[in-house]
Amino acid sequence: MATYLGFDSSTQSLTATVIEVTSSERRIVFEHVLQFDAELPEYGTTHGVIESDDGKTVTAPPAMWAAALDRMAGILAASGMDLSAIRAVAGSGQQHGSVYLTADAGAALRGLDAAGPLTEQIGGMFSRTDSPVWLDCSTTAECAALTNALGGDAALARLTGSRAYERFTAAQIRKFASADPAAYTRTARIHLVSSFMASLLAGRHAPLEPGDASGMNLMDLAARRWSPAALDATAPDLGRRLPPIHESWTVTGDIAPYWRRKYGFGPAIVIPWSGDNPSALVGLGLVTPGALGISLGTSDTVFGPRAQPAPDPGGAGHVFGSPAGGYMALTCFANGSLARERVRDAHGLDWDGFAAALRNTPAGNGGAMMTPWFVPEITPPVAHPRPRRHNLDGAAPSRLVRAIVEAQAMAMRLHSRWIAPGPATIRATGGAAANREILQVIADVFDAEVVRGAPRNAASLGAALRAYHAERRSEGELVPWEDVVAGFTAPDTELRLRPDPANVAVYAGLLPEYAAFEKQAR
Ligand code: ADP
Ligand code: XUL
Repeated sequence: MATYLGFDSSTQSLTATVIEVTSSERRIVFEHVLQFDAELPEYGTTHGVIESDDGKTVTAPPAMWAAALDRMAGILAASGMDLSAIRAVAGSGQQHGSVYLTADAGAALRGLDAAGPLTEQIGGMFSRTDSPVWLDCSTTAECAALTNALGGDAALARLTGSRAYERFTAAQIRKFASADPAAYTRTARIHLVSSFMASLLAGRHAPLEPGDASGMNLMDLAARRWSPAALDATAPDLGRRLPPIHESWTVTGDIAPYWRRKYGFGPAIVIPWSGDNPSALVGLGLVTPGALGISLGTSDTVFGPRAQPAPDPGGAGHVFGSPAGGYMALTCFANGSLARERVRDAHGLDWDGFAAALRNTPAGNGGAMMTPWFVPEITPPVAHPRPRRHNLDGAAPSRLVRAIVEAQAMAMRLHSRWIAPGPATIRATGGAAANREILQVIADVFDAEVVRGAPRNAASLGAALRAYHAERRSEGELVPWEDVVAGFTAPDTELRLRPDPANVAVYAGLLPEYAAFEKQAR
């Protein structure tokens, strides 16, 4: 029996997915989610992160992610599954977040001892104990400096796939190097969340791959290597501090003795981890152009595969490398699940009550509208957030629920036209994709069928599929991507939402109005 393990280290949780692939069977045999706040409370996170009082600086402790990986390996071992049958391991991480390690880290990784807990052995390897994560928006000045040095927004987007963004790693590294030059000098290696986690598994510094490296404003997207100009504009001697960029399917090495001795893994190979969105592209089976995916996680993202690296003509979106080769286009919204939770909690609802509110209110909300901006927004950029309301004075809670979901869906539609102008079908994943009423609003706003991917977490499944693909490739068998995903990415037949023609007509009229409202509110 051949099995493959995928992880997803996302904002709020770590997921593990194991798939079995035989000539007659392809199935998910294990899926488990470990929530950081609830299961590792000693790290003091809320929704997986720590927000500063300035309202802009958002970090997370990388030691917590390592503790979660160790805990998850224990859960896998206790599940009774034969871990020695796992042939390859890959993963994905929340994008953009960075981990800063000293020159001692290489030896510490090589020397991990199964007799002790992982976290006790890695404590000394950090030159900075917190990691800036994608929700951070404290680097506006650094973005301006990078943009200036690299010839403006359009030139930077042509080079790296995105204009400068606060959460992208270049701006974060620039801020760290100037705010704490001594700690920067002590930093010998800067990993992304993805390559940090892969390094723990491999017991050596792992490389990056183009899917996640393209979320840094540092990679020459077309050439798939570090851009010397971007490195120079960011921080001194940055090139020697970054991991190399390898193809997404290269073998990093064998899983470290720590995991074999402690938990019973066999000689599994470790494959570079990618970003959570690039990995979800694979886990949703979006391996052919024209397809569109939506992830309703902590962030909401809209994405699809792409043949060419040409950037978003509107300037707001990103082009990343795809871990299946080629590229992917993506638009990210910071006010996703947590904005929905704010409205839910303000009115004392649970998710059933939230869904009932959507069922009991008409499409278009009788002309009422709001913007969904509780925290600084990425798309469109809103630095000083405050939800704006129109015709909602004294409105019942159910209308406020409808207002936030409609605003999010209309913003997704308006800002994803450059990815796929009129998709026939959308594949949805992420925690909120469990909510059929939210998916129905998206189906009506996009005039497209929305289907939910079958697994709970498409990024984690995508990682397991990437592990399978890379392991077969390392044995000389080139499995086409359509065959890699076959049998795993068929949608959940229970959650298939067709657009309602009457509602589609309402939103067709409302979209230009929302566009004007959004513009004016900014
Ligand atoms: P991430 O991968 O970014 O950590 P997830 O994809 O796991 O996040 O999504 C977590 C979010 O899913 C929670 O913050 C919660 O708001 C949302 N969620 C979970 N269940 C539902 C539901 N039934 N309806 C709407 N949202 C939900
Ligand atoms: C994408 C982004 C988020 C994170 C967390 O650019 O910032 O979607 O990857 O999921």
